[in-house]
Amino acid sequence: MVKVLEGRLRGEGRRIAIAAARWNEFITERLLSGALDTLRRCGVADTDVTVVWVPGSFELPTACNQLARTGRYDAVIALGAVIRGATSHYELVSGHCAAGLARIGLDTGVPTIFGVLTTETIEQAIERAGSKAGNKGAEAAACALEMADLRTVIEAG
Ligand code: INI
Repeated sequence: MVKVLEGRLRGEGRRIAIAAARWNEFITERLLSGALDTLRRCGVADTDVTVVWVPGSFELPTACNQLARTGRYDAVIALGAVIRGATSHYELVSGHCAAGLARIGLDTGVPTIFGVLTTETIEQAIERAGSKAGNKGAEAAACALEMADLRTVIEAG
């Protein structure tokens, strides 16, 4: 018999930290509201959610690293919006952010979720922040709960 382990979207009792970037705040505040809405719908209590604001997406790994290492959270969610524009800054910021967040998850074991939009245009970012292409913040929140639950399920064997 094959044993299949899967995480469920169970939010009761889960403690979640969210780091959000202020850069492109008109987008990231929508990601945050999508994330909070999903957490509430899944049963996470408002008092179990901590939101931290950082200047830009480049700073997300620093804050998430600190949050993950407190041991107080079942998952950490990073929310940001990196929009290409005309410079190579895009590659540097998005690359550092993605690699940094991945490393935190691997090094600490705390699910660290990449809720960062990386788009060519502002229009694409708006589409993914609660209009026609969904809300990446809401997806990140669901992902955080699934991975937190999966961690518990794997540990229980
Ligand atoms: N930060 C973002 O979150 N999104 C961007 O699109 C962006 N651009 O385009 O530059 C951005 N830059 C700021 C960066 O994240 C840092 O805050 C800054 O470089 C200071 O370290």
